[in-house]
Amino acid sequence: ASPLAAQEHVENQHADDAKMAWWREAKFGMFVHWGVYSATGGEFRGKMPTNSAEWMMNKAQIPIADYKVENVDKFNPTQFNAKTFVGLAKEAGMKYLVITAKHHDGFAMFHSTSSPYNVVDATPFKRDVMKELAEACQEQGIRFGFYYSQCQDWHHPGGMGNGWDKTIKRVSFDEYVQEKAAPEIKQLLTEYGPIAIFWWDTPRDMSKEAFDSLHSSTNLQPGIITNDRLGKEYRGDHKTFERHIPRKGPVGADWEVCMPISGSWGYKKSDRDFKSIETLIRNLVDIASKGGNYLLNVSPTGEGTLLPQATERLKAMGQWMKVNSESIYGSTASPFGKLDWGRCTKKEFANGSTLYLHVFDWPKDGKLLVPGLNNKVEQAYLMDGWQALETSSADAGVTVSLPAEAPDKIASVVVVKVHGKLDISTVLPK
Ligand code: H79
Repeated sequence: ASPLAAQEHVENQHADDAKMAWWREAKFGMFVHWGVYSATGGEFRGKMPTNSAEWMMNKAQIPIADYKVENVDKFNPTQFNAKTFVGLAKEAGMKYLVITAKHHDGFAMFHSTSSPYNVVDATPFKRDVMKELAEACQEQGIRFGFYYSQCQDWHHPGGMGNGWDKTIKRVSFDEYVQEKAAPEIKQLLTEYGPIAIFWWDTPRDMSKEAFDSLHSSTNLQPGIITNDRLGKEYRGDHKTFERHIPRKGPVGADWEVCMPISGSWGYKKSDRDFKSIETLIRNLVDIASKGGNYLLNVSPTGEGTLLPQATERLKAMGQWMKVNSESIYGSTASPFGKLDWGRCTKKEFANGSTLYLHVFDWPKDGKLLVPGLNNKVEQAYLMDGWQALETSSADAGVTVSLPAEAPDKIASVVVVKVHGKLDISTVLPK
């Protein structure tokens, strides 16, 4: 490459760094799956056709006309309050919120000017809940983003995925894009204030024209961050992992794990699979220790509120974050391999580094070994209460002396500040 091209590359890299800065700092966001499927809690005529409620139309092969009667006509979440909702995300320590503006069922949760199949024109509720949330996020300092299913649309005759409704007179995918998807995306990116994230889902092959008209709207919001799910070859700004945490974080890439707090993305009446508070907090720590973000999904009901199981868990995460969030926000991946007792995150500065040791299994002998750490320790203390801790250095690494009791049964944070550039031996003496 010519020197000029190399220069250009560096500048692009810097532009990306500037754009990604808030997202990398944030670490923790709220994902929200809310749609007309929430009205019945994923139930269709007394049956539960799927383990993820937003898929009910597909799994029960519900014709468009019946879906309207059973779900659209029943969607009336009168208890919904955007301020309270966003307040809860904030209380949990989440820094951004991404919500389903349109899922695969094709129903727009905003006042679409391209299709009457939307929350204002087609439900008894008649409120543009996306606008309400956008405003509440703006007021409360939470970055706001849209999820939009750009390929699957089980309502539009050109959308992908609906092979069961035989009344559909099919048109091409490109027609669907021109008539519905592209204009809706454009509307979402012009009429809802600053949009921080655009979250595509289920990429499929499509024409270059279709791709371009879907993609071009994202230029309407400078600095918008997109995931890697627009098209088959598209990389976007970050990778996505769905429902699982990778064993190792991808190197040199931004990435995010999205995961429902329970079993289903959309509200499902019979959902018993709420993850424990311990699992949720440790997931957040685990992901941060690998350098990723956690996008934790909640599922508003047909009333527009969250189940107590969800609020309880978010509040508990917030309690933990109130004490420990310094170890999460703005942290980078652990410099260690596997640690027997838990996870580590770090922050690097000009003269030294801070290691945040997240202890899951509190050592019975009160000795916490930081394996292979060769740096001089400047300071060590418990995050909760700033109690100073003694350390000693040896060939095997640094040993921190801990009090008998763990301050937090789920994850206690031990802060270790070291001098100089991190120096860690990966091969340890026996
Ligand atoms: O929006 C959420 C999912 O609905 C969506 N992506 C996340 C963020 C998604 N679309 N497709 N897939 C995920 C992958 C396919 C999952 C399926 Fe199933 C397995 C479809 C049918 C079997 C999960 C289980 C959904 C229904 C049953």
